[in-house]
Amino acid sequence: RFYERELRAAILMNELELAYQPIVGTENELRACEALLRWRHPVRGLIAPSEFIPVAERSLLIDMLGEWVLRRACLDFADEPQSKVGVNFSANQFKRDDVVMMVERVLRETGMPATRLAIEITESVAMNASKAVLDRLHRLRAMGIHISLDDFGAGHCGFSYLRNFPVDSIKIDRSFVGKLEESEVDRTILLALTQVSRALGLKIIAEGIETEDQRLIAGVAGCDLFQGYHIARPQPLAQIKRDWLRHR
Ligand code: G
Ligand code: G
Ligand code: MN
Ligand code: NA
Repeated sequence: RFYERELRAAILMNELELAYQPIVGTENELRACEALLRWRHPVRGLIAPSEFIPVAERSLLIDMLGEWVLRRACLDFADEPQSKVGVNFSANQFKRDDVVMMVERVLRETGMPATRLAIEITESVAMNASKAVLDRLHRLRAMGIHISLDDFGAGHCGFSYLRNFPVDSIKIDRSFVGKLEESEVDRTILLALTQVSRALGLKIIAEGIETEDQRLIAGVAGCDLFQGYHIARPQPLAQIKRDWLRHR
């Protein structure tokens, strides 16, 4: 399978890069940056992760890729105490028993404090988590790593499993955030969700914020953190350093 071989080569040939998207608090202060993977293909140009992550997930490549992303992100933020760094993990990465050891090793090798790493997992991982997967999440969390539930509200969500799930924050899916201006029902659901979350000690991140009104509505509903094109686009590390880290 040529595509898979190409992707394997891309890791070795330094064709992968990370863009970072800021996540801010209520005063627009930087709190974290989410790492988003890009493949700068010499012929095909920039390829989005939705095109090649599924290829990697069908093979063992996802482990190599996942470790590469984590190491790059930790190297980039080890010396930036003002910001956490968020890294997306695939469901398949948690199927390996050695995922916890891999994360421990990368943190040690890069000098990144566990408390400044956030691991993002999708709601569907959470819903389908086996006992072994839950145990791995508990161990990562016990190390001080922040666990964030991504794409919340995209489909499968229920409040009740949040109670027992090892998680520190939930990210409200952008499809939901995009409806806030028009839909009073969705505003009411968001208000209920932030109240439940607060009672459980969870932080709420509104993602996909594209207008100032969406930011205001999400803020009034009780969201703690904000991410989206209206706040900042995913951008190269150099730009993050210049615009978000140095002069604030
Ligand atoms: O940046 P973009 O909108 O193309 O991202 C599309 C999807 O790819 C998002 O769901 C995002 O979570 C996922 N993604 C981006 N980077 C990574 C990564 O490093 N690892 C994994 N597993 N998913 C990623
Ligand atoms: O599933 P996940 O939340 O990891 O997806 C992140 C993806 O969402 C990234 O590819 C990023 O480019 C994209 N994204 C970030 N902010 C916005 C936004 O405000 N609007 C839209 N449409 N996409 C966004
Ligand atoms: Mn994410
Ligand atoms: Na998301």
